[in-house]
Amino acid sequence: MPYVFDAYGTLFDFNAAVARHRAAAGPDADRFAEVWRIKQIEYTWTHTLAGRYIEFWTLTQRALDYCFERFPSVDRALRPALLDAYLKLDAYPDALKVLQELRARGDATAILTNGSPAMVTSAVEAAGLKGALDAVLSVDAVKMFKPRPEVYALVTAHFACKPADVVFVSSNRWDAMGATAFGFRTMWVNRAKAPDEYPDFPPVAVTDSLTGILAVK
Ligand code: LAC
Repeated sequence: MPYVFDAYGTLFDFNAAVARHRAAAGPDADRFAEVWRIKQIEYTWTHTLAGRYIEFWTLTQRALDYCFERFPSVDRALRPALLDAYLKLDAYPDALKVLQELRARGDATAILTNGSPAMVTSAVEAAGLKGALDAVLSVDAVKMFKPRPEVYALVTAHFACKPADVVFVSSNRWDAMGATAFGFRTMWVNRAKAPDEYPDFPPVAVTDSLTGILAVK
């Protein structure tokens, strides 16, 4: 059975980019990181709703530039370092082990991400996950972002399977909603213990780590 993972926030810790430069970023570092992510994802939704596509790497840079305007205390000289860090994000400590364990028990593993191909390839290689993944699928193939069903259909097309045959793992509740709506068996990794949302589209399981998904039947 294919296990398909969201990338940013699920396998990769997007807060790691600002965290690596926390001292230089100053007292607004946490809020800066949070708004960077919120704007990055907002831009994917607005463009997709408008029927337009601009790749995720460009939207990531535009969201970062918005944050430099909004938080003038953060030094703009950090821009290249933050973007470079985003291309080499840390994977969560259990990511590699979980992918390897799934494959050892005979399950296929893949990423389905908003990330543009070059961006996600860089992150996968930098985090040492390449050898533990059967496929890396990017929304770039359909030029629209999650949670459009056309995006999740990349998985069923790749594995020539039905939605119900796929386990989809995301730490983003809105992505888990889209995956559930598509018909995947969805597991929500709720590390932050966030309140639940989208009661009409419940995941089959909620875990507090990637490791937790291994125990779900
Ligand atoms: C991704 C974003 C949603 O990797 O985190 O698709």
